[in-house]
Amino acid sequence: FSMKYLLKNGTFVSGDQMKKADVLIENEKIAKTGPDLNDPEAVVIDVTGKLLFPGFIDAHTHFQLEVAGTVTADNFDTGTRAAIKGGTTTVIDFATQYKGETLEKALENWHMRADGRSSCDYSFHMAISDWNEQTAESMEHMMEEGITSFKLYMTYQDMILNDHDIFMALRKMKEIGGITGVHCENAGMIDALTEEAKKRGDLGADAHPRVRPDGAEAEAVNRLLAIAKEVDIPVIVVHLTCREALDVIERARNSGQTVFAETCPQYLLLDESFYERREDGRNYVCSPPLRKKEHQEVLWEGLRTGKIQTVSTDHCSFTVEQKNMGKDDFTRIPNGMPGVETRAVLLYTYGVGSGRLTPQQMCRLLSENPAKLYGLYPEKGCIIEGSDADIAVLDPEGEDIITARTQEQNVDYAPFEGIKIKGTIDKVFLRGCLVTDGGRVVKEKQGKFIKRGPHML
Ligand code: DUC
Ligand code: ZN
Ligand code: ZN
Ligand code: ZN
Repeated sequence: FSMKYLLKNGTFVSGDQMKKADVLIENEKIAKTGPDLNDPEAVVIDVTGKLLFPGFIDAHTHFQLEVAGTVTADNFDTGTRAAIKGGTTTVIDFATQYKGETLEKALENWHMRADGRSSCDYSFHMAISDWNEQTAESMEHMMEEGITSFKLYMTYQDMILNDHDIFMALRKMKEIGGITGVHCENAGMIDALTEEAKKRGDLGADAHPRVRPDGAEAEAVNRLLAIAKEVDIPVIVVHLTCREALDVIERARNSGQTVFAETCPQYLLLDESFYERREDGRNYVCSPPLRKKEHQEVLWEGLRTGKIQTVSTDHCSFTVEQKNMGKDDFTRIPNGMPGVETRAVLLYTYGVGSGRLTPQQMCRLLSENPAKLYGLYPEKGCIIEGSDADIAVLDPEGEDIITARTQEQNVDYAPFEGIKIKGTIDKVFLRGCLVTDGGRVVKEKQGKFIKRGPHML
């Protein structure tokens, strides 16, 4: 049982248009859209002046992940409450295979973390950190379980795959029809630069970007694309941060390769001077690191021109206390930042509000493209008859100031603290259920696991 709602006089946003229309929601689905709808049984909600986006999809979160001898501050309970508050109705989290474990075990672990606790719909990518025959076999099983995307890391001791393993994993991927997202950074360069920094006693957070330069990212992207070309398979470069890496992707595309790219709000809006300037620079340590300011416009331009297809968050949150583990040694700072709560309002304020993006482009970046890329479309990613009634109602006139004091994220700082927002998330429907109202979570733990199909972008 779910309530019947009639949303009157809103403006729908899709990937290619904006249209004034009413929408009738029934049995978790969009029942009808069009002008002047009426239904005596429906609860009528006036959304005049509001933009209705298909519920946003965050295809890059790390909830309850063990890293660097600690565990992320947000689990599925807190992380997905933050998600819906920010208009995100589906997250795809990284189920992670720990070394020695099967993919089945990893999937079971992630279901235990998420099932019954999630306030938005959810799925998992499977992060492969232990390549062997059993892993190859298990990948087929993952596809049957609706886990149709995988993640590979080219760095991080606990998760790194070498070129041999990446090549073999992509070959298997081609056979089973999965899609692969890859964390691209050259581990050897990072290790060497880190050793040097340590020898010099260069241990502050400001050393972090110096040991993970743009070139380490661009090299890894280049190597990945060379391997993918040999295998003849599309790949996704996740959390792209810089011009050099985007140039490598463009070159590959010009030679006929299919490559997708994702970036994140922190790379569009923050820069590496934070590590130097701020006493709490460690709170901004993530990998790849924040870059020089000049890369920001390159990334915005990439979004505008369609060279970058999605904006996800890489939400990987730690408390100030956890970040303080690396106070005297940047190599001990757990990497990652919170962000699942603020992605849409930031993209609206700094993208649409500042004229860099149209609402339609924002819809593509946050809803339609991730839905297609990860096999959720047209159940998710659009507001059409028959699709899931996942709707983010955005008030373009709404104003707010981001602060840790009011956030749902289970963290005691906010990377965007004090930032003014114009364009707030007023209401959110998750499969026809009103889950946030007036910017507050009013119904939690309504999320369900979504089995995904093959990618189709
Ligand atoms: N980078 C981060 O900053 N955190 C989680 C994983 C990653 O790749
Ligand atoms: Zn099976
Ligand atoms: Zn990563
Ligand atoms: Zn990540």
